[in-house]
Amino acid sequence: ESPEDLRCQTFDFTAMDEAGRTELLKRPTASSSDMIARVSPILNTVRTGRDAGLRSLVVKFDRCAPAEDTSFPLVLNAPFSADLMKLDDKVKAAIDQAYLNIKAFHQAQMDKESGTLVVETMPGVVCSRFARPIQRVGLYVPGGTAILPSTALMLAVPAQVAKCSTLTLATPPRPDGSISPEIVYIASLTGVGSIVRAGGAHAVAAMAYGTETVSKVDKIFGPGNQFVTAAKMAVSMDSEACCAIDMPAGPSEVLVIADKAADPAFVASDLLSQAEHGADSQVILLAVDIDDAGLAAIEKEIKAQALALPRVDIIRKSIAHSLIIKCADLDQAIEFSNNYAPEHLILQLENASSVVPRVDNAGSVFVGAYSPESCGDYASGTNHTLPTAGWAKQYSGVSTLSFLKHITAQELTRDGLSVLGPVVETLAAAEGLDAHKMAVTVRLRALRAQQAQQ
Ligand code: HSO
Ligand code: ZN
Repeated sequence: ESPEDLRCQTFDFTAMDEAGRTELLKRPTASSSDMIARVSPILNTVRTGRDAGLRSLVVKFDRCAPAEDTSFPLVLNAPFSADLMKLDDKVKAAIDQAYLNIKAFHQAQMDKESGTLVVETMPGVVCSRFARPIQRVGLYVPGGTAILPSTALMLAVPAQVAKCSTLTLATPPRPDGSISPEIVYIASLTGVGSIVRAGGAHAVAAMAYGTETVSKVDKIFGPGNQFVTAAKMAVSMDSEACCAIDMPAGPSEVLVIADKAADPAFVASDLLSQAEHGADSQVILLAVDIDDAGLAAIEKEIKAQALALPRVDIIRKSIAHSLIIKCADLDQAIEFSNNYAPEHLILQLENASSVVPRVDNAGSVFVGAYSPESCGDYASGTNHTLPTAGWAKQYSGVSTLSFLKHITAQELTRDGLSVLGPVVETLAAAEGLDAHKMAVTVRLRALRAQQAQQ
């Protein structure tokens, strides 16, 4: 153990020049074109080899030996047997509560935001917009260093609420080929039709292109490692796949803004809960007018809590590139946070709720000392699939709307066309598109003939 062990890098924002400040905003991400080149052979193996290609990659990358046998089904179809979802009563009750909360919040989004919009823009010109579910959705639930049944809830609940017709969930199998019972239970609660026993880029390819046993989907959702992200980007650009994705993704992040009033133990616990996700997790503390003794108390807590955690080795790596930035005042901190656009923003401030209106860019905000990110990660009701790497500047997190698309419509009456028609004729003529003009002219002519007869 070195003296630097479990210590964040510390900066004094006020003392830094512009270049140094900009440097702090950067995320260490691999180039997406390099990653796409690396996954492209994997995608091709599944696109051309279909089930046989997928099977070989499940054996190779998911290290699932039973998949070598062609009688091992790569896909489990609903209804799922009760044997596959045997759970501890306490865990089951916790999943049930989380399910209810997530469903309540996402159903309210459906009720509020999916309604039909009707606007009469001119007399007799009625424009409308209505929502329809995306029919076939693919939900990617990562495995890796931790199984994440909570991600199954975050993706499948809005899909269920939006009434998508086919929910396909893909997740890496365990070495014996099984899927964790929590995930199977959530799949059965939410109406998932099939579980693809595959992880990584090959699972994404199977859902995007379809195989003999995996049915093709229209949009793929969910977080994943660099390979999964690159695969999602690649299939979303391939016209053959005709498959959308939720958003680009990168390693998980938290930015905590804390002031003197914040409890050092609370602050440290929030930083560590993000740091334990992976060695590449991004963890930042903006310390607003906290003196050296206050900072030392937080650092001491980080170390003490971390050493007692089972994932301390992962935390060591992520803490080594984590930042503590001393800010002179709240204005400085808010400005930095808005420029950084964190996936998660935690406000451990005296008047935290009064600061929310000043947040311009963030995936999700945790307001006040008693709102740890963990609640949003699992069970309060908000979605934990959120934009990372600064994408919170332009993307929203996954919501019920992510599972819908909108269709517009218009209906013009005869009077409506009489008024709008000449405008369209003029614009079509200005573009030199005479067939467009003609589609109006023939109708106006017919209307005049009808009027003459009356
Ligand atoms: N913080 C993660 C989500 C998660 N945490 C799942 C625990 N399980 C990314 O938002
Ligand atoms: Zn988390």
